[in-house]
Amino acid sequence: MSDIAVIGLGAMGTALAEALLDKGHAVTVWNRSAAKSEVVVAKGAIVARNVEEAVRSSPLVVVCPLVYDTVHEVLGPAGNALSGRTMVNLTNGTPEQARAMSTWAARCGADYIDGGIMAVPPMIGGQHALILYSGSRQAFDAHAGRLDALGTSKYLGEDAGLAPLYDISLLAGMYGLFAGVLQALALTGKAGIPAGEFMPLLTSWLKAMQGALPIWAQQVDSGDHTSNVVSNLGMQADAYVNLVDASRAADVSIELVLPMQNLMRRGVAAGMANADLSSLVGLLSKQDT
Ligand code: FVH
Repeated sequence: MSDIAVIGLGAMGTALAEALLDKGHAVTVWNRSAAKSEVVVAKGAIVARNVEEAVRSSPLVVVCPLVYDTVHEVLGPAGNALSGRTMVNLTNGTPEQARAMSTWAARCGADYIDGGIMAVPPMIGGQHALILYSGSRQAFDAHAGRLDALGTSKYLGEDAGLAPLYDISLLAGMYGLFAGVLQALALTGKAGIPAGEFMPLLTSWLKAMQGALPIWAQQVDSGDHTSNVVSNLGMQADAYVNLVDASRAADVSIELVLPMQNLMRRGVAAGMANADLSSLVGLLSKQDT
């Protein structure tokens, strides 16, 4: 018997298996392309002959292929073998997919934990690799020692959909940031300014602007977006036009920045000109555009 089975040895699955082996756990692995197991076999992993053998090898079964459909495809035929075990699914997906997977696992007689990995493979095993978990509390508590080998674990609640909800919401913040950085680099690049020269200014500006976020959290939670307003929506909507116009004038695409202008204008039209930008969360909360 092994301590943990790891199914799916892409970049992430390999990093997970390596971290577990590094911390002294006995690991059995399976991957569609057998050659990818060589790295972890060199570190002591056992290779299962098929998925069912991998599942039966351990009380804790960690799966991390590319998408949820793959989890169904790979684990579906081995569903009976999951009975009495804990399945931890670290594949990126939606809350709905996680809840459906939880229901399927329960039908197989397994405890289910969904996970969201907020890290890239080289970070796995270190304290900066945040891994979000939700689903069976009892199963999480029983296996927390092993899961902690992967990074810093954060348990969010019994609803299996919570981990992917937090995961995609954190990614939304990240991609919003990346979108702004891409626009900034396209604009400055068109003017011949080297990215390396501009980047220190951009990073320190973004750090300074993060100071507003705790205030936004208070405003969103209280529903009061008009107290402590430093830069109101009306002013920002007018200034934002310059960002769009300057992009057009420089022949830089406006595909990333136009949606924000449309939302700001909608906020002003809804009478929120004197409120903080945080008030736009209310407009996003209804899918009416
Ligand atoms: N890598 C990252 O930076 C991110 C960090 C945050 C979390 N993600 C999520 O982790 C999941 C796995 O991602 P990955 O980086 O390991 O992905 P790949 O290296 O492309 O490996 C994909 C594995 O999936 C297997 N696979 C794909 N399709 C099938 C299939 N039809 N049947 C069986 N296995 C399949 C693939 O097998 P193979 O091609 O080697 O045979 C790999 O094991 C993912 O949800 C990220 O969003 C990673």
